[in-house]
Amino acid sequence: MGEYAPPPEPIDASGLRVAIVAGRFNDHVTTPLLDGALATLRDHGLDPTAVPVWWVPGAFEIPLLAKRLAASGTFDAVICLGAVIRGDTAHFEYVAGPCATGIAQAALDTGVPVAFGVLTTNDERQAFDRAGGPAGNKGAEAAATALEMAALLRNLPDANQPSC
Ligand code: INI
Repeated sequence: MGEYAPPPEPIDASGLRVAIVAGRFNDHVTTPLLDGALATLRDHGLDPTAVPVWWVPGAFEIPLLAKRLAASGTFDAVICLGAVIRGDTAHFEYVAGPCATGIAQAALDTGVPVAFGVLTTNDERQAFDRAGGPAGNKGAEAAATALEMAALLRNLPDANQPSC
């Protein structure tokens, strides 16, 4: 199993503005992902009660909202949380694939980090294991990733400025 590796230096998250988008589908999994994300933001000095959380019906809807928030100019990073659990049909592929692609596209189109805290698992056990169980909390990891990327990007030259 792959393992999240925190950055060697502490993340300077001071002043960062973060938003969260969470899928209601499988909310018995996405709620603990959200708890993990908010705890990580708090650990980095953010006030979790001041972090806006937008709930959407399911993972398929996450990219649209994530892109809207990322493009708003209001946030330095967006954290996406969802749980796509494989069933008996091909539906899983049609939800998980566009969700992942759309989240990546939202980041590339806007230049704002959009973290992928969406579980794509074969069964519910695997999902629970990754939502605060023995395999950690992928919501917490997505939050740390969002902060790391936002802190990294604010120290880089602006994309619209010539580099010299
Ligand atoms: N949405 C999820 O977030 N997880 C799932 O496991 C899932 N499955 O398996 O169907 C799911 N489907 C709903 C989908 O995200 C959309 O809300 C729906 O298709 C309407 O657009």
